[in-house]
Order: sequence, then structure tokens, then C-alpha cells
Amino acid sequence: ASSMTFKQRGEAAQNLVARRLFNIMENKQSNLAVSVDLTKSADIIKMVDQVGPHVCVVKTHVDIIEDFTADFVSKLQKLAEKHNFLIFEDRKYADIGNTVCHQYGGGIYKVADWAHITNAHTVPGPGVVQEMSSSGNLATGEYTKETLKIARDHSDFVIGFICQSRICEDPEFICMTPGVKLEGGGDSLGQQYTTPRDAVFSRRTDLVIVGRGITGVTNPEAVANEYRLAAFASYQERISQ
Ligand code: UP6
Repeated sequence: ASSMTFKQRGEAAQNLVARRLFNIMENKQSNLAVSVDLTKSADIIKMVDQVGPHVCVVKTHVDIIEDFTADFVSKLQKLAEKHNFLIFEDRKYADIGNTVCHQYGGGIYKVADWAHITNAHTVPGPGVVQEMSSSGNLATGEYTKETLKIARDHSDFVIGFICQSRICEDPEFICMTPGVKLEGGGDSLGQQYTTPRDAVFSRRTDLVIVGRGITGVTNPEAVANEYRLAAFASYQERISQ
């Protein structure tokens, strides 16, 4: 997978969301997801409209929003159409199937109604996947192996993984890496940053997820474009090897 183009991988994928995502990545020349971890819906909408032209995915954490409403969701959906990106709610489900069904389909957020992509830890068994960027995380070794098996057994609804390096060569699975900043470094709560090139070229993942590196600057649109160019050039460098 790491030497194939996104176009070829989109053609190889069976899952319609994966096909669509590979298609957007190819057409927008973007393997950048922006994580818009702001707490006021108007700020999120404004930020998404600014970075929208440069991203293939907008990642949300709706449970940190102070003033969440259905109107926020419809505005976000309109921006997803306007700028052609997918919405990824980073909920990291980790409970038994029955509870996750309620959390995903119901409650206040009704994530299943609007998120193209969401994710789950595999701690509870055949759920989905996580490998963390925070220091000292326990998602390594056997956990990764079992997670991969679960994904392959459920490839009808699993499109990929959150991981820090490519964990498999199956062309249809998308490896997404959070903990990315152009200048590297970390934060005061254990976050560790790698650069776009280190993630996509050296560690051969497909898509970088950037939060504060973009949302915390004064010119997010220009900086999002810089991240897009850096991550896409690293992908092109990798496939032309
Ligand atoms: N995230 C990580 N590491 C993981 C999994 N998820 O950072 O292993 C998520 C965080 C946040 C974003 O929940 O939304 O990716 C990273 O934001 P940052 O770039 O501002 O650190």
C-alpha cells in the first residue's frame, strides 16, 4: 500500500466511505485532517470555513462544545459539501456493543446521523482501533495485532486506523496519524509531536491529523495550506521511491 497512489487504493477499496476519502485526497491533493478542538460552535464553524479548502477531513470532538445544537451540525454539513471534506467525530468508543449503539446513534449528539467517520478502541474486543500518540500509551504489540485482525474481519465498516506508523500494507486501510506539528515538540500533558514528513514519508502513514498547529495560529488558512503541501509532498516522495 505504501507505494500505491491514493487513486489506485480508492479503486481497490470496497468500503464506500474509504473510496470517497481516497477520491477527495487525490482530487484536492490533500492528506491533511484538521482537528477543530474549539469549544464554541461559532468559532468551529468559522475555523472550518477557513481551513476547508485545504483538508480532506475535519475532525471533531462534539462533547467539548459548550453550545452544541442541531443547527451546528447542519452548518458543518453545509461546509462539508461546500469544501468537499468528510466529517470524523473522534469519539473513541470503548464500551460494550449495546452501550456503544446508544452512544453512537442516540443521546444529544446522534453521531451516526452526521459523521462520515468515527472510531473506537479495541480494548472491549471486536469494536475498532486506536494506537495513541501520547507518551507511555499501552496500545502496542499484541494489541495492534489483534486490532488488525478485527479490522480485516470487519472490513465492511472499518476504513483504517489511528496509528503512529504504518501497521499494515492492506491497500484499502487508511493509516491516520495525530500528534503532528511542523516544528515537532510536545505539550505539557504528554502529547508528543512528529512532523508531517516523518509521519508520511519515514513512518509511511497516509494522513496527518493536525489540531493546535493550525487552530492555534493567527492565520489558519495559510498554515493549513503549508501543512497540506508538506504532507502531500511527503506522500509523493514516498510513492515515487
Ligand atoms: N488524538 C491524539 N493522539 C491520539 C489520538 N487522538 O492527539 O493518539 C487527537 C486528540 C486531538 C488531536 O484528541 O483532538 O488528535 C490532536 O490535537 P493537537 O494537534 O492539538 O495536539
